Amino acid sequence: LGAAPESAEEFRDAIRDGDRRALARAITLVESTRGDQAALGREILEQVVGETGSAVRVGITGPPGVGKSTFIEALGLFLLGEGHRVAVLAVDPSSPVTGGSILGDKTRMERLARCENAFIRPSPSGGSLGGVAHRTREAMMLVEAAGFDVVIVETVGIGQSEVTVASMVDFFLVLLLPGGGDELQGIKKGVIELADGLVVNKADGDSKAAAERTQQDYQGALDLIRPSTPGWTPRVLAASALRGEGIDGVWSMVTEHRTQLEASGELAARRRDQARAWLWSLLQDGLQEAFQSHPGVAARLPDFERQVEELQMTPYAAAQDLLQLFTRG
Ligand SMILES: Nc1nc2c(ncn2[C@@H]2O[C@H](COP(=O)(O)OP(=O)(O)O)[C@@H](O)[C@H]2O)c(=O)[nH]1
Ligand SMILES: [Mg+2]
Repeated sequence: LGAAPESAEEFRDAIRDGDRRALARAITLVESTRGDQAALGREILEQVVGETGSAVRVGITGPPGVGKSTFIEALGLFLLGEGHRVAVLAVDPSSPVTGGSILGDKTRMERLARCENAFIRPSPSGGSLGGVAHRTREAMMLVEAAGFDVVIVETVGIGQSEVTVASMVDFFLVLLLPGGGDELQGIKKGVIELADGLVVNKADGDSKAAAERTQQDYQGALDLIRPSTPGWTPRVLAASALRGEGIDGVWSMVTEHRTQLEASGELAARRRDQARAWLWSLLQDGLQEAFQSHPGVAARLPDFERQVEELQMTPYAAAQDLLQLFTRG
């Protein structure tokens, strides 16, 4: 073992060589709120950016208890058996400082975590959903540079986290419970429309028949929705994560989706759209921060807000005046 990397170039080489500690440390750096550490983290990202983008990115969501962790472990172990290297990341804006609550729950993916070719990383802690999402995207770049060729991003349905995860993956999978519609299952409106595939989990034992009915109900409902991706009709499958049944079928669906979208150019288009949206999201964050910390704006903002509240001024006019203060320098 060589010395621990210090410069961005050393980190890049170590990550490329499969040094897991260097990878974990680099993710910690990009997540850091300390300026010097975050700066080194960003330098590392610049070093590796050319080596990112080659993984299959799968997002997974579903109500608490549906079996996301169990499913991801089963899928991860299946993929390792197929010769893949699998990274699991999480987006959980509720996660406490002590670590992600998603990956820290009672199903810790212990078997997967022990495997050499798997890498599991809990959600970055604290901050807004936007901030957590940026950190997860950066962690995705780093694990891709480290040669993980499948990245699974898990989310718990809090705030807009499903939408956020859907915006960073190639295939968005929604797990369902046997029996009951969206509302009974605690699935938010609009999430089904984002799905590239649905899986009714727990299709085993006494629940098998109910799972198959739910599968048919959802397929019927989906057939009425216009597909969000040209050239792909979302499918509904059934599986038992606990027994490892139907996992191979889910992966076949993902690879079929990929083959079709690669052939049509849709996959490249989706990746380009996502990269541009990420840029704009960072620009919006940066502009808002610059705006609010601008001395001229900061001095006048409370007064403008009050005038708008008291209907002495339209929000439009207030915005115009404030923007003028800002752009004057
Ligand atoms: N019968 C059955 N139970 C399952 C299955 N998948 C998960 N479970 C159980 O459901 C509970 C919640 O699973 P977990 O993976 O923690 O769900 P999560 O909250 O969505 O991550 C656990 O007790 C699992 O053992 C399955 O396919 N069949
Ligand atoms: Mg879980």
